[in-house]
Amino acid sequence: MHHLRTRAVHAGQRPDPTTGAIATPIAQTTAFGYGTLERGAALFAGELPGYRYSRFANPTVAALEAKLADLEGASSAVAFASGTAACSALLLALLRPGDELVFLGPLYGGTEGLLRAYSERWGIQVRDATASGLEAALTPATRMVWVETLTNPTLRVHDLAAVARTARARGITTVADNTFCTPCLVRPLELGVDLVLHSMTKYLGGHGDATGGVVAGSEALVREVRRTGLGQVGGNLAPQEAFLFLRGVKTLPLRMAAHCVGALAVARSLAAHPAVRAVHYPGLQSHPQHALAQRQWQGGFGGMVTFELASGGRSAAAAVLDRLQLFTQAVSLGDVDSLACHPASTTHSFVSAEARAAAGVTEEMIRLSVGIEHPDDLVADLEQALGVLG
Ligand code: 7XF
Repeated sequence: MHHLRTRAVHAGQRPDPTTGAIATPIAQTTAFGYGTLERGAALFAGELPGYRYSRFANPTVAALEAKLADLEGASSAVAFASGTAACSALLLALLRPGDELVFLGPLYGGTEGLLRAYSERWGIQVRDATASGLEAALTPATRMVWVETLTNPTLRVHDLAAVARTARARGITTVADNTFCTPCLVRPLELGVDLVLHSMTKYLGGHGDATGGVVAGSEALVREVRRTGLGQVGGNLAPQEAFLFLRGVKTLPLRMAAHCVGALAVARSLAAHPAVRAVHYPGLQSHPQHALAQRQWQGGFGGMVTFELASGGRSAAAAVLDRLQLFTQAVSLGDVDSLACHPASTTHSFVSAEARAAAGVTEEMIRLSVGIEHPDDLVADLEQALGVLG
């Protein structure tokens, strides 16, 4: 098999058979003519392969799905209009009333909010196993275990192989949201996880110009998620967006390498700053799961750095954030541009103050998405902004 860098360029794509176009054409069409009634009937009965309607499948989107399945080591993948649409499709497709879902947190606030909303409306028990440990939270009704490979925003690392082993022994499906790591750093399916999910909006796109999501895994599970998420919910990715993701993913390994170098430089400089109480970055020796990340990941420790100011609460965080010049204050992450946000008031405003406190999301916390600018410039920007604290 070729290296990931080669597959990021070639997988799922080949010159267009009719024109030789190297960039996958945008199949900007709603429906596909099927010629005869009988051929249409066979397509709709699933007896004939082929395209019929872009909500079900589209050639540009299919090329992207094939590329991402390849990079994650999956047999199949299905793309959605957002990471959140991918989460919803997965939950609606695989859970029934009375089932239980256990998660190891913290999770992106929107995902946790979604899980809690589903639990109330659809009679699905949702349990946070972060404090108790996974084993203690599982019951005979548990159908799904949900983790983020690197948690948003606290950057905690889970032992994916152990989580998958524990769940699989009980016939429970494990889902890993790999948005923060990407397949460049960790491939959950190789560690025994059943389904991988991404908000492609982030590193996979990489340029902050498209919203999308994807679920990858076995043929059987992905077929279920596709049937519900596209056929019934209609959360399909648009072909124009698929084109942007196809282009973005080609440079993912190169970008990720630059993000990792920049983030390590930023994390080290913050760790030495007197105004900073804690730096959460899995590449630092001080990170509680540094050894685990070294063991289960490859190629670096990611582009996200979260830190906490020594004191001053939200106003201190505001003072620092408001002075940054190269880092743009915004949510989202994984762009070539550096971004900074205050999780408590933005990405994690969807969960209760108690849940934030339990997850360690403090008012002094700042989350950085380190872009691909020169690390020296980013370090200097942070130093001048922290200077405001005197
Ligand atoms: O629906 P989206 O494409 O925005 O993806 C949702 C999502 C799913 N998983 C993870 C780990 C995520 O971080 C996200 C979105 N996170 C953004 C952020 O944390 O900045 C959302 C901004 S409100």
